[in-house]
Amino acid sequence: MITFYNHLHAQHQGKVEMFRGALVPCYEVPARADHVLAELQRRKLGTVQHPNAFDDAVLERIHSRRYLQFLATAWDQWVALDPANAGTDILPSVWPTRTFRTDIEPDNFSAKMGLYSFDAGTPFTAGTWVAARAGAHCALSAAQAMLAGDRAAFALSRPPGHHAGADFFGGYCFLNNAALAAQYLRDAGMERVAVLDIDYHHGNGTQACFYDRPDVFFASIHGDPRTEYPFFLGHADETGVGAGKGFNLNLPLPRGTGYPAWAAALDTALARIQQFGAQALVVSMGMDTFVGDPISGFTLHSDDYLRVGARLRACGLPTVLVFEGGYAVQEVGVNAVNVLQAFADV
Ligand code: SP5
Ligand code: ZN
Repeated sequence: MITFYNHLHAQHQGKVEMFRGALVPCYEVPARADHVLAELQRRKLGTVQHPNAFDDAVLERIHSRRYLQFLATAWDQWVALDPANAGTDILPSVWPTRTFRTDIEPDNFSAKMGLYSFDAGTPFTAGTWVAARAGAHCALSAAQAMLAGDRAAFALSRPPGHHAGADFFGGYCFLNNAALAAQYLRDAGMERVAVLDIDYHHGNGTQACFYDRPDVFFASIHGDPRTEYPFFLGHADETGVGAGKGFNLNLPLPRGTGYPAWAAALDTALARIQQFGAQALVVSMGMDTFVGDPISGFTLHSDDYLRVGARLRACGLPTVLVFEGGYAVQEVGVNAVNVLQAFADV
C-alpha cells in the first residue's frame, strides 16, 4: 500500500488553543504524523512518497474562492497589521452567528478570521497554508493512485480536514482532505463515492459539503454531539436534504462506548455503503477513538484497530484512507498502522 506523506506538515505547528477561557498547548502537534511515519517504516508497509503537484483550481471543487484566497494571504495580512505579530499565532475571537451577515467580507482582519472559522481552538500559523495545501495534495495523490489501480492508498496528511467546510476552518482543520479526495474521484468519472468518517468527532465539514448530493454518501460514527465536539451537527436525524435526502448517515454513540458497540455501528455504516452501491470508499481515519486519547471518550484498544482495518478491507472497495485526528501521540503510530496493516498486501 502506498502512502503519500505530507513532507511539509511540520510547518503547521500551533502553539496554543483556547479551552475554558485559557490558552492551553495544542493537541494537534507535528509529532503525531512523525509517529505514524516511523511506524509505517518500521513495519515496511509499502512505499512512502511526497504528494504530486496539483493546480489550485482543484481545491475550488470543494472550497470557495474567497476562502482559499483568505487562507493564502492570512499570515501576510496578520504580519502587516504589526510586524511583531510574526511571533504569535492567529486565533479568531469574534463570529457572525445567526442573524449576522456573511455575504460581505469585512476589511477588518479579526472579523475576516471570524467569518471563516467556527472555533478558537484552531490557530493559524506562519506555515499553515503551505502545510494544509500539501496535506490536501496527499489526499488527492492517494485518490489518483487508487484510480490508477491501487486497491488502497493512504494520505498521511496534517493538519486534519474533516471539520473544514467549503468556506470555514475549525477543529484543527483548514482544507477538507477527504472531501477533496471524494470529489476528485467523482470528477474522474466514478459515479457513486462513499465517505466513511471514523474520527471520534463528527465530520461536520464533510457532511456539509455533500449534504444535498446523492452522488457522495457520507457516514459518520462519532461521540454524541449533545456532549461532544463539534456539538452543533452530527445528530442521527440528519439524513440529507433535497436530492441528498437519504445519503447521509450519522451514528452518534455515548461517551465510554467500547469496541463491540462501535464495531456494530461500523457494520451498519458499511452495510449502508454497500446498499448505496459505492464504487470507491474514502475513509476519514481519525484515531481519537483510542481509550488513551486525551480529548475523546471512546475506549478502543490498539488491537481493535487491526479488526477495524480487516472490516474496511472486507467491504471490497478501492479505498483512500485519510489521516484525521488522534492525540495520544505515543500510540497514534501503532494504532493508525494497525488499521493500514490489513491493506498492506493488497
Ligand atoms: C480533527 C479533530 O479530531 N479535531 C478535534 C477538535 C477538537 N477541539 C476541541 C478540543 C477540546 C479540548 N478539550 C480538552 C479536554 C481535556 N480534558
Ligand atoms: Zn477528532
